[in-house]
Amino acid sequence: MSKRSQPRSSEITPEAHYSGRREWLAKVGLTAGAAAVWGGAVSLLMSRGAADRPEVVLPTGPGSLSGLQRRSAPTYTVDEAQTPFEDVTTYNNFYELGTRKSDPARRAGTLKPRPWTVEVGGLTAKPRTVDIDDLLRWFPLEERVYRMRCVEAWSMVIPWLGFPLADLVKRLEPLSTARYVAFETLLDPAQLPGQRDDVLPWPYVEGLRLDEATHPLAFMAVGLYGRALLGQSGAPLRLVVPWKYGFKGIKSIVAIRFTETEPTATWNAAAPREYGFYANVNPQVDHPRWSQATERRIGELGRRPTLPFNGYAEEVADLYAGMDLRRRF
Ligand SMILES: Nc1nc2c(c(=O)[nH]1)N[C@H]1C(S)=C(S)[C@@H](COP(=O)(O)O)O[C@H]1N2
Ligand SMILES: [Mo]
Repeated sequence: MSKRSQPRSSEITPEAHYSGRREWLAKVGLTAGAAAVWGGAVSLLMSRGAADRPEVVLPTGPGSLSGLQRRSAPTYTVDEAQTPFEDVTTYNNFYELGTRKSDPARRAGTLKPRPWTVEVGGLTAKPRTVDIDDLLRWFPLEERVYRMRCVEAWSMVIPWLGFPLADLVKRLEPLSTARYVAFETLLDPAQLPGQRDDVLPWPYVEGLRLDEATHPLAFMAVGLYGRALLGQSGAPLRLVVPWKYGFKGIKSIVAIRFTETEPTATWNAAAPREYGFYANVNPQVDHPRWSQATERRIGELGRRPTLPFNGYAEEVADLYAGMDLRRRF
């Protein structure tokens, strides 16, 4: 167990030392072969305390989901109070919009969710660029109420709107040689001004094993609480993998690529001792600087126990049969 149960803001060091932009871009090129060794010690930022709540002006305009087909029968939900919309949209991690929890909501106005395209590439029968409004018509939208557990040991319950990642993967026709799927966030400092700071290497990238990506719980969110995602939540398209730590849920996705080898994942590459590629929620494997045994549910007093796979063990544990989850955290 670590000495204290909660990360402190004093642990935040705004200087991630990394091996340089060129090398990073080469790494996220998702080519075959092992990624270059990450040079230098990295001090991490992923540990902000509670933040002040700003007055939020909810943006309107592009990105409406009205007129799209919706599936009514809910497939997955949890019997726990949903975190209020206000909290879900004002207490965020989106370092491209600032590192304080309140920053993304205040600064999201620069992020324009239209026009927006998603580049599909790598090991697919059909590399292409898909317009977000076309993609939105491919699948009926459905609601999924999921727990969300950040690696910083806070959690929420969020009613997402979107479609199963499995459906998208199928539609994108990965080749039989594909074993992973990689995701990339928009790289544009004009829209995501936090990318002018070297707190992390940009663009933010993430990935899943293909069997994880095609698990029925893996989800692509385009909305929450029945309306289109706001910028701070990762508009217009973000990943939600409820049995993993929140940092796997990459926001504002512009590229999806199929690969044969494990793709680079931002936090894992930045600090592999602290953040694994798998990042399955595991109360028995502490973060080196804090315990993962309990969590603070936003809006509640006190702490709750953290559940293996964030309470989704029954559904997903089989994916990891035979794997040493202490070593591959
Ligand atoms: N592009 C990008 N995606 C990201 C992040 C980020 O900084 N940049 N933060 C991650 C982390 S640490 C968490 S906990 C979740 C937070 O999602 P939320 O703000 O919608 O709750 O987004 C994840 N996706
Ligand atoms: Mo997180």
